[in-house]
Formats: sequence, structure tokens, C-alpha cells
Amino acid sequence: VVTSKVCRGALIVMEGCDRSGKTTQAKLLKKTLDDAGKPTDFMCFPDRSTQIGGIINNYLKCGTELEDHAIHLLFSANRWELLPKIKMTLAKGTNIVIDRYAFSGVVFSAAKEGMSLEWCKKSDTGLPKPDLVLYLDVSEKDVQKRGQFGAERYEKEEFQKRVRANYELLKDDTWRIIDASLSIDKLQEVIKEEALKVINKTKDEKIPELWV
Ligand code: Z5A
Repeated sequence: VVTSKVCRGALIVMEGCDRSGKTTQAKLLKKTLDDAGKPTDFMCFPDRSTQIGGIINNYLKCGTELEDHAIHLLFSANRWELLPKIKMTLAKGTNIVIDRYAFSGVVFSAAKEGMSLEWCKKSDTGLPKPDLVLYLDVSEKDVQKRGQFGAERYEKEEFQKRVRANYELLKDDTWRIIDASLSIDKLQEVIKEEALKVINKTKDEKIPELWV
């Protein structure tokens, strides 16, 4: 009897500052990979469709106030509640492209007064570590051409500067810094190449854990 082994899917995360094009590129990448015969799901954090996500949504829209540590833990809980889905999807050989992950969790919370990067990393420690983090890098000047900030809680210039600085502290060798000032199509070409490389490289590897 010949049984064929199922290779696992790759976990690919899109990170970057506000309006760097994460959602645009993550959704496009799902389609690009599907079209290339590499089945891929799209996810995003926060996932506002769950009960916890509903609380987060209300907080981001400034409808409720929550203590800084408490909202940080809710953002983390939102990822942990989706862990079974992430594990199952990767195990059946489907890739996942996620728009923001634990890195966003850390860089935003640690941009607040009295919140340390190390403390913020703890609640996401042990989640699946992405095989590839695509960091969309765009200057503040270029981002301003994409329109004004919206009305959500963190959409303020000074705060975003601290977020940008915090990202620098999290980068490791799974990160690729992508020039996000390119056109949407050019950017997708670069991203597709990086994604295909990592899908091939990691298909027989165990899924590592984040920050352990
Ligand atoms: N947050 C947190 O605190 N803790 C956590 O654990 C997590 C998140 C996961 C909401 O997240 C907030 O939650 C966010 C972080 C915090 N706070 N802020 N600020 P979100 O993911 O829901 O955030 P968002 O506001 O929906 O996404 P974004 O960062 O603002 O946008 P983006 O996804 O990077 O960009 P986009 O929507 O793809 O594109 C933005 C615009 O630029 C749009 O008009 C596009 O057409 C245009 N665009 C895109 N690409 C290009 C290129 N290449 N050239 C020109 N124009 C472009």
C-alpha cells in the first residue's frame, strides 16, 4: 500500500505600520498562492467576529475603556482562541496568511506608558512561530499620501512613531523587510517569491513555538 505523506502548510504573517498595505497584500497573496496550486487561507488579527473580538472592536472604536494590561491580554486571547483552527489548517497542508499577529500585539501595547516589551511578549509565548514575517516598510511621508488617519484609538502620529521603533526590537531571521512604497502589483511579485521559497523550505519541518 502506498500512502502519501501530507506536508504541513506554512504560516506567513504580514506586519508593518498603519496603511503600509498589509490587508491589501495579505488578501492578494492568498489568491496568488491558490492560483499557483498552493491552497491558502486568509486570517486577520484582531478577529473581530468572535466574542472577544467584539470587545476589542468596541475598545478600538473608543466605545469602552479598558486597563492597558487587560486589553493586551484580550488581544492575546483572541489569538489563542483561534489556535485550534490554525493548527488544523496547517496540519492538512493548507498555508495561512495572517494580517497582523503577536508582533502587533507587542508593539502597540509596549508603546503605552508603563508597559514593557518583555511583559507584553509573555501572553503570546508558545503560539506557533510564523515561518515568514513580511514586514511592509514604508516611510511616514509616503504613508501620509495614502490619506489621513482614521478615528480608531491608535491612529495618532506620535503613538505610531513608538510602534515603528518597537518593531525594530522584534525582527529576527524569519523577517523579510519589504519596500512597501512599490506599486501594489510589484510588491505582490516580491512577496509571492518569498512565500513560495518558505512554503517549500518548511513543508517537512515541525512548527516552532514563538518566543520560547
Ligand atoms: N492591534 C493591537 O493593538 N494589538 C494586537 O494584538 C493587534 C492589533 C493584532 C486594528 O488593526 C488596530 O489593532 C491596529 C493595531 C491594533 N491599530 N492601529 N492603528 P487592523 O489590522 O484592523 O488595522 P487597520 O487599521 O485595518 O489596518 P491598517 O494597518 O491601517 O492598514 P493596512 O492593512 O496596512 O493597509 P491597507 O488597508 O491594505 O491599505 C491602506 C490604504 O493604502 C488603502 O487605501 C490602500 O488602497 C492603499 N494602498 C495599499 N497598498 C498600496 C500601495 N502599494 N501603494 C499605494 N497605496 C496603497
